[in-house]
Amino acid sequence: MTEVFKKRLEFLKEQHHVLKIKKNEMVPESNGVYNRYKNPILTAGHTPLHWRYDFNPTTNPFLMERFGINATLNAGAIKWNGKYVLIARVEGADRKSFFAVADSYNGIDNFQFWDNPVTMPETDVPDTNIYDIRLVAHEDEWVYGIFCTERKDPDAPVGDHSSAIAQCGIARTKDLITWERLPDLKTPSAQQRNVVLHPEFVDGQYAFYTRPQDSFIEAGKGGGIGFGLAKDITNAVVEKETVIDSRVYHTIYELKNGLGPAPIKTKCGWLHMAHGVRNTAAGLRYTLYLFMTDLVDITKITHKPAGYFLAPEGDERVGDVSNVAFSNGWIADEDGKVFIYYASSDTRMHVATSTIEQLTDYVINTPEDGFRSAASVQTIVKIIEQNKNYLHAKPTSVQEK
Ligand code: M1P
Repeated sequence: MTEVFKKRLEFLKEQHHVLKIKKNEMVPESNGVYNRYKNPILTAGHTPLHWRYDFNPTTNPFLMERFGINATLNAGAIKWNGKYVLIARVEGADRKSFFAVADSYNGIDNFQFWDNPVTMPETDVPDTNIYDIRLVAHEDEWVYGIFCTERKDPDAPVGDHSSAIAQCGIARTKDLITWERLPDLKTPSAQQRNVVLHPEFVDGQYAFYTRPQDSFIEAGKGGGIGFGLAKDITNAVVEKETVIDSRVYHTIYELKNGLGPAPIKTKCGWLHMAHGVRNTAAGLRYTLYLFMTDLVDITKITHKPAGYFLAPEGDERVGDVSNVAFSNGWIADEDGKVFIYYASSDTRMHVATSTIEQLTDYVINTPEDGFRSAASVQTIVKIIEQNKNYLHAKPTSVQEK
C-alpha cells in the first residue's frame, strides 16, 4: 500500500464519518405549518464508500472512485422496527437509478445506508431505469414498492434515443430485503408515472392513484391524479381510470401533478400530499401541495388549500433539475408527529416535521383557490375583516397593567 493510498483512505473514511454523524437542527423560522431542518439528510456523499471504491491497493493503487454516485433523491418512507426507513432513488454517474435503504433512529439525522443496494427483480421486459418508489404497508400484510419503470419506446424513430415509455412497477416484500416483482400495472393510459397504492382495500379491491399521460414528459390531454381499482395485485389491471384532481389553468399544477406518498388516514379524512408543476420562463417549477379526501368516498376531495404547501427555498432551488421540490415519502408517528421527506432539485433529500393536527388545520382552514386575482384579494380582505378585533389590541401584558 502506497503512502498516497493510505492518506486518501484515511481522508475518505474521516469525511464520510463526519457527514454521517452530523447532527441536524430544526430551522426556527416557520409558517406555522411545518419546520424545515438545516442539513440535507441524504446526499450522494452519504452512500457507502464500499459501493464506490475498490479498496484493493493492487487493483486500485490511486484509490480512485470506480462507481460514481450523482444524487440521492425521491425516497419512499416507512416506519420499520422502530426506525425511520427511507428507500432512496440513488442515481449513478451513469444516469441509471436504483433503490437503496437508509435508516435512522430519530428520522432527522444519522441516516445510514444498508450494506447493499436493493436487488429489484425484473420482469420479462427489463427495466432501463427504475425510480421514485412509494412504500405502502397494505392491509393485506405485504409491504408494496410501487415505482416508475422506464424503457425505451420501441416505436421511437431511428436516431431518437430519448423517447421512453414510463409504467408502474409493482414489487412486494416482508423484510425490505427480498422483493417479489409482480407484473407492471396495466391501465388505459399510454404512460404512467407517480402511481400510488391506497393502503386499504376499497370494495374488496386494490385501489391505485394514477397519473395518466399521453407522452413521456407531457401530460397532454391526460394528466391529473387518477383513481382506479384492480381485482388482483398479482396481475393488476385498472380498467377504468377516473381523474379526481385535475390540472387547472394558472395554478401551481397547471402543467402536471402527481400524488406523492400514500395518504395518511386522519379522523377528518385522508390526507394527501402531491406535487404540482407549473411553467415559468426559466423552465418547470415543482412544488408540493396538500388536499384531503372523504373517509367514505375516497375519491371525493373535501378540502384543498390554494397554492403550494412547500416550495424549494435557498440552496434547495439549485441542482440537477433546478426549482424542484418532490416528495414520495412521509411517516406519521403514533403521537401525531409527521416526518415529511422531500427531495430538492433532483439532487438530495431533506426532512421537515409537522403534526397531524397542524396539517389537518392547514388543509381545512386555508382558503381554497379562487382562480382569479380578484378572488385572492377578496380572501385577503376577509382575513383583514376577521382581524379587526385583534389587529389593534394591545398585548395582554400591557392591557393588564
Ligand atoms: O425532474 C422532476 C421530476 O420529474 C418527474 O416527475 P413528473 O413525472 O411529475 O414530471 C419524475 O421523473 C421525478 O422523478 C422528478 O423528480
